[in-house]
Amino acid sequence: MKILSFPKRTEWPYLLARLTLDLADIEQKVAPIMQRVRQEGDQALRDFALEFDRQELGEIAFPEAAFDEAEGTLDGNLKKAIQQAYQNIKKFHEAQRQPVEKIETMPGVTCWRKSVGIEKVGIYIPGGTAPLFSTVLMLGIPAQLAGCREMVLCTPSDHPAILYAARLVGVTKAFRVGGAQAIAALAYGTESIPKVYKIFGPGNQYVTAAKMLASKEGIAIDMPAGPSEVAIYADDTAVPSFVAADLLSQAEHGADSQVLLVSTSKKLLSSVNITLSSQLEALPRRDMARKAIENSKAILVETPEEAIDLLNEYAAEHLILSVKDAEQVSEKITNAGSIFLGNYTPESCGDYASGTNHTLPTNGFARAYSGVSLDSFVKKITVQHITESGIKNLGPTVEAMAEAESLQAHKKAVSIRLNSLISDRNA
Ligand code: HSO
Ligand code: ZN
Repeated sequence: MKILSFPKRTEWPYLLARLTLDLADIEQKVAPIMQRVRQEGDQALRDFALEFDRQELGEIAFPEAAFDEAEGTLDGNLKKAIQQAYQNIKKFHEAQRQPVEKIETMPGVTCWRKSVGIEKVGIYIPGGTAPLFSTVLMLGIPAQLAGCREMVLCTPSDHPAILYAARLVGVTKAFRVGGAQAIAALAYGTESIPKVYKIFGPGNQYVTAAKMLASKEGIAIDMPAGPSEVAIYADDTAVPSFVAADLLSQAEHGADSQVLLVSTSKKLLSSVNITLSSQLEALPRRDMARKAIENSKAILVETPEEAIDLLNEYAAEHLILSVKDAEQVSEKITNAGSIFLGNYTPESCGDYASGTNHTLPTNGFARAYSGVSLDSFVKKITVQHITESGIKNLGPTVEAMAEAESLQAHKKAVSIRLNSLISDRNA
């Protein structure tokens, strides 16, 4: 990794900038694909499978038998691991449920908020070199807890762990479709695939562009996705080989992964670099990881305060604090998707099984967005009830405000009731 020593604050924006992706170009390619799925439904899916993947699609839905077979073939140890992850993720997300609290804002005026699961949600799991069945858990478990009535999975992969996890989280229908056309199918519906109200899940640039286009048409999406990131803040209490392993765990996601190491210790940065090279060479995905590492930076800063400022400016998807008093340091972090404390909390644990969600804001979105949670799968509906004495208490306030906004009909909706109460009393 390139070590940059004591860059000036004015240089930070340039140093921390992510590679910008011009989605406009890709959107232009994706728009006609979506249009065809919208018009021709399943037939378009079949044509695209032939054209892009040289594959006869056959039965679009995964049959029940495919799930049974997945359960039968999956290694027992892996099944146990998935079940453990399921339990932990469920426990953490279950605790995010908030009880309905009725608030009397003034006498006779009661307001509350109820959560209702989004009725139909879509989960996209990409194919490719890593079968992301962990993402089925991360999206399916909160959907299950939220009580989403329909949970539709699209994936071009037929990895048994994906189907096993899908059954565990209660996916209602699963389809062997991938790419932008799968997003289009979820957005518009086809003869086989039901239309959903919100689409979740990672994917390549085409998938991301399709999600952005769908969102312009009013279909909700989880968040704008970008390449995976980890930032590590380490001091002399960190273990260099652990730090290197964590950097590589994120780098192996793809050549475009972003990793950043920050320290006040030159010694630490040099030791990480040495062990990083040897660990890298031993990885099956070293080519991808190497490219990501080549584009990454290790930054030597003067003081811990500077490190914190820099990390807050970067707003990493994952932030590992391998420093003394890590929890105290974490209090000063204002921008990050998910924080990992100390020497024994690798990001991998959050990626798979500790309980937190791994669908997190990348690309600096952590400045304003949160990761996926139970909230991502519900709508909050507010409810209010005003009694006769309540309208007497609140009415004059609303009348005065409506009058001042020149909205007489608004005022009248209150006055008519207040007057009726006066005439009731006079009657
Ligand atoms: N680190 C990824 C999630 C993941 N890792 C899935 C392994 N499997 C999110 O940035
Ligand atoms: Zn990961």
